[in-house]
Amino acid sequence: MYKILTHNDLDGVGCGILAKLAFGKEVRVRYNSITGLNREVEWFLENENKDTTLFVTDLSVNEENEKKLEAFYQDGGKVQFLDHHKTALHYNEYEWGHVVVEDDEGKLTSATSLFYEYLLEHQKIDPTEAIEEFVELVRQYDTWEWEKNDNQKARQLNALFFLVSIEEFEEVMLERLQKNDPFQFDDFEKKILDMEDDKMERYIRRKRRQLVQTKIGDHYAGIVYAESYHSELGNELGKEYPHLDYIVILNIGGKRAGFRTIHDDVDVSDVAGRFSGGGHAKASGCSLTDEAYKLFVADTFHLDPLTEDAKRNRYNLKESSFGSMYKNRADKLFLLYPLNEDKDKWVIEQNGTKINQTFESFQEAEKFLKRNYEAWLVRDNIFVNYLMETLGSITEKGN
Ligand SMILES: [Mn+2]
Repeated sequence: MYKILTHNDLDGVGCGILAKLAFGKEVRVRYNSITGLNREVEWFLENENKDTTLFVTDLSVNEENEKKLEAFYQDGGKVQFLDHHKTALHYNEYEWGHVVVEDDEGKLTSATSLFYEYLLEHQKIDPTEAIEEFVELVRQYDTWEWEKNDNQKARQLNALFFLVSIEEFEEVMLERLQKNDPFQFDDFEKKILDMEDDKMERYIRRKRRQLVQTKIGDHYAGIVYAESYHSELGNELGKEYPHLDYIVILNIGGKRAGFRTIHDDVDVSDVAGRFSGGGHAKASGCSLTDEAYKLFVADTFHLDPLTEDAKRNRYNLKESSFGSMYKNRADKLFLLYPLNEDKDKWVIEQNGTKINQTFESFQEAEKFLKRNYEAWLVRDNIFVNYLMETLGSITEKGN
């Protein structure tokens, strides 16, 4: 017999589906949240005999269970741990641990891709085109590589996963993967996926206007409350507000915080680690401990959200040689412009007075402005009024 304990997200469920394809009725699959896993491992160790092979995929156990699993293994028990989270790399010290973040060719792995490789190596599964594509879609979604490749099919596979129950998803996928047709969505799925896309877009648009900014240690973070679409939301908000080092997504009902960054020089697994959480460099999470609650919720609840940059301007544009105009909540106006034609030196004027600092690029200057003043690009009408007033006063002086 086999038993697999795995995560309850797409990548974790991908492992469960592969296990059922490989072992059929010989395997029992349990999908877990991060906190639920330890209970399941304890139950297994207390109740199962040594004939059952245990797989743990896409999740790590606590230290106590780690020791118990090692003892179980040393005592002749069969256990295989497969994961791709950086925070689990120390499991490679065990004979039963196999943690790979990036493969030999530099490709990011996922639990599903690692488990598939394992099954192929041990000749437990027959490779088909459909299975290979399914594994690759899950991998691209989980590693966020889909975005770089604009792989909408990967994104929509995850959307479908959230639209139906895990049992239904599993059943539909098993049936599809047992046929040897290319992997695709049916017409009904396509229709509801389109509707879901529209709904998500509206949700994210609303959330863009609820983000508050705060400084935590050396980092600037954006904080938002959200129950759904965490990955997409973290990514969209990160791109909308690139001056922020990372985005904190608070799920109060779930008592959890998620961290997302779009920046290569920020590692949010470190951030989560400070609150006993974990994950990847670009996506991580932790429970809302008292400390995390105070820092992210209590200390920021009174803050006003950031204002979005004006989007439909024709005149007040970013990186313009004529200058770009920003405003903050205290009604201060800022003009950001290049000092020379090469645009390699930028300055900021605050209500007509230059700030005593130059910047090497527009982005650097804007980052400074947004981090220190929470300013936003104003609409054309404010910019045009300002130009008319300044021109007016110059003409008056000329007279
Ligand atoms: Mn994963």
